[in-house]
Amino acid sequence: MNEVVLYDYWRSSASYRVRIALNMLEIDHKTVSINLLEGEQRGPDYLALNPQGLVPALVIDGRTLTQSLSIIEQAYRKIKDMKGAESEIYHADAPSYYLPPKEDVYTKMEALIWHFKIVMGETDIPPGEVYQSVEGGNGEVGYYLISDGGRTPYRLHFRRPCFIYYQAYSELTKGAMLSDAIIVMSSLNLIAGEMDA
Ligand SMILES: N[C@@H](CCC(=O)N[C@@H](CS)C(=O)NCC(=O)O)C(=O)O
Repeated sequence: MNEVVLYDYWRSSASYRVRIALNMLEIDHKTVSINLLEGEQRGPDYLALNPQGLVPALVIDGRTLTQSLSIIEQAYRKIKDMKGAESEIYHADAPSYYLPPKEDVYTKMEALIWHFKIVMGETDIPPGEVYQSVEGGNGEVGYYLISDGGRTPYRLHFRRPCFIYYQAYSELTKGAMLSDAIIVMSSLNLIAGEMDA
């Protein structure tokens, strides 16, 4: 690649995104500032380079590219051709927007939470009231929610089977030995998270 020159201005948001992309793609370049406040973008020299009279413009291999998104896309494709699959590693470090790799979803709690938040967490729910349950391994698991619209419930309550059948624990262990209390507790298969009512 010959010398790459970016015509930009520090206050230009379109130039800003191109600068970020060039740096991320590790494309060496020099910059020439076109002072928009002084109207340099409308000067004859710059108009000869970019008749649109806008920044950014990128001169690469003797060609002038304009339009920031197009510049980024072309730069990305060129680097991809040069670097192959390695260039695929770039993505925004924004876990609330960028889906985690599937393998992490299966093995890391943090990734699982982000996956659910991104995939399930952006649904607008109509106003109303609902109770839905399933027969789980420990008994009926139920979800009761009231929605006033929007993304989060106005009221949410779980029917947690462990919390309910744990009430029988004192009856089950009455008069038993302390060691039995431990065995009985284990056999109940209590899910601790369900006990926090
Ligand atoms: N769609 C173009 C927009 C470029 C653009 O509007 N650039 C502004 C600066 S962010 C500009 O050069 N303005 C100068 C002018 O309007 O005279 C791109 O993404 O590159």
